[in-house]
Amino acid sequence: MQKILNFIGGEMREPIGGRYFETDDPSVGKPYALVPDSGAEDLERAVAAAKKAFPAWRDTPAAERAKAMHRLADLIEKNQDAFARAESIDNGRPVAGCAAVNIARGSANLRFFADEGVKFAGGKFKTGKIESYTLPQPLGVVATISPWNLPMLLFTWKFAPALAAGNCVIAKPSEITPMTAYMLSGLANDAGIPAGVLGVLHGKGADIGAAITRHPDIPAISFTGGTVTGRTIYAGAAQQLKKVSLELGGKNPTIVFDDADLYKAAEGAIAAGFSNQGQICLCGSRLLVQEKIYNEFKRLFVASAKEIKIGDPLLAETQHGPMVSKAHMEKVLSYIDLAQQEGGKILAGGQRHIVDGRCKDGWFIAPTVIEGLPMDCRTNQEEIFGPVVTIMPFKTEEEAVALANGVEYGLAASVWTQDREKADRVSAQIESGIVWQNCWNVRDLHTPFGGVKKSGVGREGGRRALEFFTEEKTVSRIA
Ligand code: TXE
Repeated sequence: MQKILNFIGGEMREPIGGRYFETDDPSVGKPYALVPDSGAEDLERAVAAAKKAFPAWRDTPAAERAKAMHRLADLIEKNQDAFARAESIDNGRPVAGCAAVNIARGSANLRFFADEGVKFAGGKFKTGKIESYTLPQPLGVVATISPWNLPMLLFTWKFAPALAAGNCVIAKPSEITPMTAYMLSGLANDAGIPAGVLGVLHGKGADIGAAITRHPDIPAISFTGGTVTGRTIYAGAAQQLKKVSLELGGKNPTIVFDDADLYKAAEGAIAAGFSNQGQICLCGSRLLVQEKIYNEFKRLFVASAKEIKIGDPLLAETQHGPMVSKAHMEKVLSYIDLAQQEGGKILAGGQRHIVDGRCKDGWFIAPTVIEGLPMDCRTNQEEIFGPVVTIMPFKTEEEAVALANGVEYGLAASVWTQDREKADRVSAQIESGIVWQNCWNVRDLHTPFGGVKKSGVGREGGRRALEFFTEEKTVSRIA
């Protein structure tokens, strides 16, 4: 079985305790690689290497830092097929989606933040005789903790702005999908990223993740993952007054008004509901459809959900792969059972799906559509994070907004209507960090990204991520 290693001080290192655990290929339901079970002693080693590297990296001109980051992006692109295949095996997303999204965004994230880092500068002010300027300065050794759902995309999204701003980073990928982070760490030296600037530590959240949260020499943690874990990290970080950025769960509405282009809206709602098997924090898991078009839209949506091609994620034509893990498949199936106990009617999917051949033991769930549930039931309130969409009618714009806002989450929403004013009115009233009008998951990396309510604390994206990884010092004098 392939052994994954930590990357510390520019070298591949075994975990000091010598312990490993298995990670699975979800498409065949079997372990395929060993992951370091890192602990506090590995963290000490990584922090020492990062502290040693920090002064030189901080003092390296941003344009030089950017060159190293662009070289790392070049290497991702050069090895794109190998990365896409590895990500697909590790995570279950079909290989075409891995190449087009997860891996392509890996290099795009590095390039984007490399260039943003060069532009990033403080401000100048003059009021009366007081002249001031500001210096955004890197924090030192910072940590990023990323999840399993878009491994390469979120791993790079978190560490790239930290590096660009002149910090050294200890990055902890999810223990469920560590492979592409490991592969990427193996390219850092070739890209000319100095030893210690990027450390990658693998292991379990409760062990190495918690140790990172507690470490006194790590002043900031950027986390993406579940809301429960986010709360634990927030509480731990509060003890030491660390800076924390939390990107958490979602229970996002897709709102379709009766004046929408129904075919485009159905296509968008399918992408929102089932991309990456519904395992994206931005997925639209609550489909709200205006009464007049409800039946017609439902027919269209359910028919399209049933047409999604489920299968071996390594085949180019596959659209829908397995769930990331057995435990997660079981969690999602338990929500489908719960939905039925709560009175929901299954219109599509609703069970484990068996794929013939190589993937017969894989952890697949067919795209599932459920009707007839009230907004206040658990199925409509809790993040399922799988290919499960509930559909329900609404009468008026006010009701649509009330239903959209009737959950504890507030990450994203999509609104489908040909009436621009209505789209803007509804966008302004929805309690979420992001609203898409007649589209879904269209991303300009300059824009703020993050949630309200239980979906998170803070904003990433563009300049905001660089601000998170710096402290801005004000210098003033009398002219
Ligand atoms: O993620 P976790 P899990 C949601 C989704 C999913 C649920 C649980 O609903 O079913 O969360 O998933 C690290 N201190 N999302 O348990 O635990 C962990 O090692 C420090 C939504 O797999 O949030 C991993 O690197 N770190 C989400 C990272 O946190 C800890 C994406 C994320 O794992 C830690 C993923 C601790 N105590 C899950 N415990 C989204 N919305 O994007 C865990 N970790």
